[in-house]
Amino acid sequence: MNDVITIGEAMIVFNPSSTGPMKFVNSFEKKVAGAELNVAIGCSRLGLKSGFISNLGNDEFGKHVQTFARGEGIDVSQVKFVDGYPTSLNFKEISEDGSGRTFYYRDKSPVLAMTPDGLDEEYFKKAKILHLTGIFPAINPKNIEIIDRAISLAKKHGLKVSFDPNIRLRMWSKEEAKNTLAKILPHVDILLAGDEEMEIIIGEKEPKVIIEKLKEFDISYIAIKQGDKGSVGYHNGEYVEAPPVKAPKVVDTVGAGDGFDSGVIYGILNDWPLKKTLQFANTIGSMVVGVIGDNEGLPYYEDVQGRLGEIERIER
Ligand code: KDG
Repeated sequence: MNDVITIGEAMIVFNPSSTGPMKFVNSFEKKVAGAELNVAIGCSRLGLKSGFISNLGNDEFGKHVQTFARGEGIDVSQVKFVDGYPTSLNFKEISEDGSGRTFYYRDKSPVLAMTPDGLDEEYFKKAKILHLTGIFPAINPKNIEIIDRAISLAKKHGLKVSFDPNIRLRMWSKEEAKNTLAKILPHVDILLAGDEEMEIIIGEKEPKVIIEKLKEFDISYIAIKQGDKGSVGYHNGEYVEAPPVKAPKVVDTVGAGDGFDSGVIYGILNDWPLKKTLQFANTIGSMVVGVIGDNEGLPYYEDVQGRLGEIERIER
C-alpha cells in the first residue's frame, strides 16, 4: 500500500559548480530532479510510502534516475523505459541569493509517450493520496487526458487528490496555465499553491480572498505558500496562519515548495491539526533552501524534529 502516488516527469539536473550567469559556468554536477519525484522523495524521507508513475528514456540517464529513486525507497514499479525519447535535462543557474533560472532540454520528453490507458487501475486501489502538478500538462496539452483519468481513478477508489499548480512560465504562458489549471481545481481535495500562482489562476493573491473564492470548489485542505512570509491554510472552516521559519542560509530555493508539499501531505495523513502541519511544512521548506540541489535538502523526519527542537541533535 502506498501513502502517496504521483505522476510526472523526472529528469537529470545539472547544478552549477559556481553561482552567477550560466554562460560563465564551466562545470556542473549531475543530479536528479523533477517536482513530482521531489515530493515522492520528501514523503519517503519523512517515513511515508510513495510511488512514482512515469516514463524515462531508455538511456543511461534514465537508468540513473530509476536507481536513484529506488534508492530513496520509492516504488518505481510504474516507471517505464521508452526508446526514442531521451531522458529530459535541466541546467540550473544559481544566483548569489539562492534564486536562479532553469534551462530545460525536454522537448522530446519520455512522458510524451504516456497515455491515459497506460495508468494501472490496480495501482490506484492501493494508495491514499494522488499528487499532481501543473508541470505535467505544461509538457504537453494532451497530458490533461492522463490527469483526467488519474483523477477519475482516484475518485473511484477513494484517494484524496493533492494538487500543486507549480506554474513554470518557461513552459507555457500565464493564459495557457490559467485555462488548463482552473479546470483541475474542482476535483482537488488538497491544494498546495503559491500565492503568485493563484493570482495567475484565479486573479487573487491575498490568501483570505483566495480561500473565499475557492469555497465553491469545496477543497478540503488549502495551503497557500507565501515564500519567506510563511503559509496560510484552511480546513473545516478554520483559517490558520503559520509564520515563516527563518532559514539559517539560502543557497538554492528550488525544491522548497516540493518539500513544503510533502510536509503538508505528512501532516494530513497523520491527522495533525492544520497549524502543526503548516509549521512542519514551513520548517521543511526552510531546510531545503539551505542545500544546493532540487531534493538533496529534503529532510528525514528526525531532521525536522531536530530543527523544531523536539529532539536533541547530537553532533559528535
Ligand atoms: O520544483 C522543483 C522543480 O522545478 C525541479 O526539480 C525541476 O521539475 C522540474 C521542473 O519542471 O521545473
